[in-house]
Amino acid sequence: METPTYVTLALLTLGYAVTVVVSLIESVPLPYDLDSCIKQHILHLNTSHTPPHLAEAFCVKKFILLNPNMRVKVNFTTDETDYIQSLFRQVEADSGVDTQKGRFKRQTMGRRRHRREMRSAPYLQWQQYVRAVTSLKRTQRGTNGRSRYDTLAAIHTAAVDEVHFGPSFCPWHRLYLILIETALRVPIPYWDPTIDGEMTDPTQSVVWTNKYFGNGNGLVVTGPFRNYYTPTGPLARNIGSDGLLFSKENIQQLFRYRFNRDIFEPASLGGQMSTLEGQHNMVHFWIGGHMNEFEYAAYDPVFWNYHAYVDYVWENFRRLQVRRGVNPEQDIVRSWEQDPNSFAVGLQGLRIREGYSGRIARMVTYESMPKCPECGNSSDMFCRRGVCVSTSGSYRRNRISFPRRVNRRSFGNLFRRTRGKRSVVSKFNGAKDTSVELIDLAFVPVKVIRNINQDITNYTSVNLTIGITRVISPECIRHPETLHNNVIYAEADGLNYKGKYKDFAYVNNSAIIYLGAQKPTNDTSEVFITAYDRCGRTCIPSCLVKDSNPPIYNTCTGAIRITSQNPVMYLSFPYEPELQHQNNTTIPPIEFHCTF
Ligand SMILES: [Cu+2]
Repeated sequence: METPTYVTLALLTLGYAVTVVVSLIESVPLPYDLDSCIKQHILHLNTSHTPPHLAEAFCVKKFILLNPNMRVKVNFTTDETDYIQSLFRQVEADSGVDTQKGRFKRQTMGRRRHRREMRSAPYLQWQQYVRAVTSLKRTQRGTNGRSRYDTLAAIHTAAVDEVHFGPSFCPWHRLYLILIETALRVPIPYWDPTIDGEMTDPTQSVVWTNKYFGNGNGLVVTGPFRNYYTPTGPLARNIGSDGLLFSKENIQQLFRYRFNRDIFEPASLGGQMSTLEGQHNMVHFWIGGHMNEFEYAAYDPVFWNYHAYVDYVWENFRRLQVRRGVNPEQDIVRSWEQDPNSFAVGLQGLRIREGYSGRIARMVTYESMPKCPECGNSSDMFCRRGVCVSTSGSYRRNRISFPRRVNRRSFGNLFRRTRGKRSVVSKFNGAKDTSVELIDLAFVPVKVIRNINQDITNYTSVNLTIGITRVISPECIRHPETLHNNVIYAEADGLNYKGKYKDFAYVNNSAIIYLGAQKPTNDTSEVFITAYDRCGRTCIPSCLVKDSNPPIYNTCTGAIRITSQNPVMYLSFPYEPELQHQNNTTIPPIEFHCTF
């Protein structure tokens, strides 16, 4: 464990009390949709095993993704549209509906879409997949800079706000995978994250090595997908910094339900952890980097392997439905926003309801999840107490160095070294999808105060809007030592701009964490700040009372507005904002009390 250097910094903050404050960062109410989402989900926490932080993260994601002002526009060239159409003609031929378009039959995959766990021996399927992805990525980049791979990934960008957080999620992604597989001409091996979840530390899994996905932390510089470009800078990941992996218990929980409406968003009674989509989100959060920006998630090839798994889980659910006398083809769900009869965005004339059809389902077969004792005869999995566990790949892991200073021009994902020498969690994604210069970030000092609860068995977490909850992350139930970890995360999510910045500190008593937000220029920036620990227990925010001297803090939601009036209450970009601290008289506009 690191020595907490924040103690000294905390002492320096005592000097603040004498400074006169003019408030240019002020507390604002949470947007209605976000607020009600959080309230609704936290009310259901007791049955959902979702710790309060993940409920908040889910709602923030939903709010941002569905915010029309933050939509990413994608225009396809006619060449791209023709390409996608030609793939769909092959899909039609493959699905056995045919056809005067029979001439495509020769080049198609037929029914050879047999998806296996990526680590299963022999490793041929994985190698074929890598070769196929690589060659699509290497195709010539069109006028808009997109290779064939990028065109396919951009379909997800275009569809993102219409096919998430609702019943279109499973059927749309199923159709999308079929399309991708048609382009690849090889089956997509699935990645079963529960096998990693059985490890003590899943970030050490062999999948995050050269042999498979390449490194999981920072810019992807090893493995077959190294140095991939994306619309927001080089491909990046940040495994294990947030979220959760699927667990076998989560899946059993899903299989207790009978109808799609029980396991599809919008969450029914159990909260989002009871829906397939909600659980799926947690893995996106867990991988981090581009996978955590749904607009750009498909630029990481992990996306296909992971989604093949999600589709497999859904297929298993459909099989169970058949046994329970439900016809999965007819168990079609609609919501206010998502209509099964609408066209599947980006998928050239197919309707969402096709995604439920037997015709599409029959195109794919799944080899069952690796089971003991063979565990796919793989050297990358072993059997322990009746379950397959992923091997750790550390012996093959390349050492990765993080850039101390990030190239100012490549701003898709900024990974900043944090205090200490281990993982890197900060990132900021371009505001309104344009490149953001570091210089445009306002670093808001956030004070975190920890009142250590000596009672080890007390899991209590308090959420301001709702009150006390006793839910912690399932990982912490399995590894209770995590409850004593003194790491506190703080995160700033843009409410009127697209951007997220996260950092952490080892907090014994108190610490200041600097969070990057979009610097207010003509506009004001609104940002939702949260703080929490590894178990997902949230800290209570309080905001500086305007013009109070000495400073007084009142409870608030964590949403603040940053204005450009003087004097500034944030720091501007030096490479390491902490270094400026000594001369800094900025009073933190927000404080968090962590009582657990
Ligand atoms: Cu998606």
